[in-house]
Amino acid sequence: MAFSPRVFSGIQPSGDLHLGNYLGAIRRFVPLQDTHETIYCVVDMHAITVWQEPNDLRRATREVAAAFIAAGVDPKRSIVFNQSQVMQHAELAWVFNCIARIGWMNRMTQFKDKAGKNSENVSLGLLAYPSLMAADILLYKATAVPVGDDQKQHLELTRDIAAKFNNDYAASIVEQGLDPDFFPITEPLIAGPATRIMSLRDGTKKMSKSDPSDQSRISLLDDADAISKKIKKATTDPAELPLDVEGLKGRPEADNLVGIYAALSDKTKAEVLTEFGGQGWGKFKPALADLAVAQLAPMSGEMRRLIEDTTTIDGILRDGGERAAAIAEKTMHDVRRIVGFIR
Ligand code: AQP
Repeated sequence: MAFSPRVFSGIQPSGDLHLGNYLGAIRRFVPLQDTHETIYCVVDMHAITVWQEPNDLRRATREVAAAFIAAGVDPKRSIVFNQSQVMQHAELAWVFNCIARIGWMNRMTQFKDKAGKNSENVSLGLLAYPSLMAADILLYKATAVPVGDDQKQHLELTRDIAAKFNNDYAASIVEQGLDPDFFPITEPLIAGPATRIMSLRDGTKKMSKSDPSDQSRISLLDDADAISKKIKKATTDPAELPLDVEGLKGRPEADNLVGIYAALSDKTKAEVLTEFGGQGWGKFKPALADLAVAQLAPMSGEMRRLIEDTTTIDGILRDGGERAAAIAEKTMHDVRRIVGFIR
């Protein structure tokens, strides 16, 4: 069976949204509305895999929804909702916990990074995170998922879970009169110069909400002054910009800033270096700061306005939740029959 083109993607309300979240994911949500049915989720159940203060979680949930809309997601064309409203996410995740193997989870680099040396003491939810992510995607039988490069391994695991479910329950799927390819093998959409934006303090570390240093990231709610200051203070090596992309090898900070400029101006890194190669940081950083402010300021303004308007945001999330639940229940109804649950 051909699955109709449907996109699902989620963002955790686990802190201040940053330029990496925007360029790696949110910005790419908008054009997909022209070619796919689109479902964008604030994954609050994922967020609590590490401790979240309840009031911070509420605020951040509205902030992520506001960022979607301010970036250009239309809540009438797309479904925008928060994960915890649709209980089928938890229900399917449990079935997938029983499909996925512990060894698969233990291999996930994000788990290893986040657990660090403390892996006996982190939540069980953090280990099972990719199983819930597979449920998010497959509940809607999404065919494609726009994400940053850091999520590639989780997407591969989603494909493995879909294939194992289709295989383990092959006989039951047919017995229930359903398509043998019950779950699709979802494609990751990871492309362009901004699939992995790095920290402004250390070019070998991903820009992240959970980095304790606010100077490491450009937050989507930073004002023009903060954006300029952070870019001007960003760590760099002393050499001038190289003349070609080859010259960025072994220079992670330079590579990162050129990549950010390329993504914000819709150019390639080579084109950026044609313009700035041979120049020093004193020329490049102010140009990057001006570009970042011009691109981000209108969105931050709109985000701030929407965050204050909790009635509108909550209404959008409620409406999206109802539309999402209608699709999710259809899948879950079939999954219960396939697995052998009586209701
Ligand atoms: N640095 C990044 N560059 C490009 N894309 C990125 N994404 C995250 N960081 C970068 C993409 O943003 C989406 C949302 O990510 P998430 O909120 O689900 O969790 P994450 O990937 O773990 O993001 P953070 O910001 O690092 O959050 P914390 O610190 O809470 O873990 C995903 O599509 C991701 O690829």
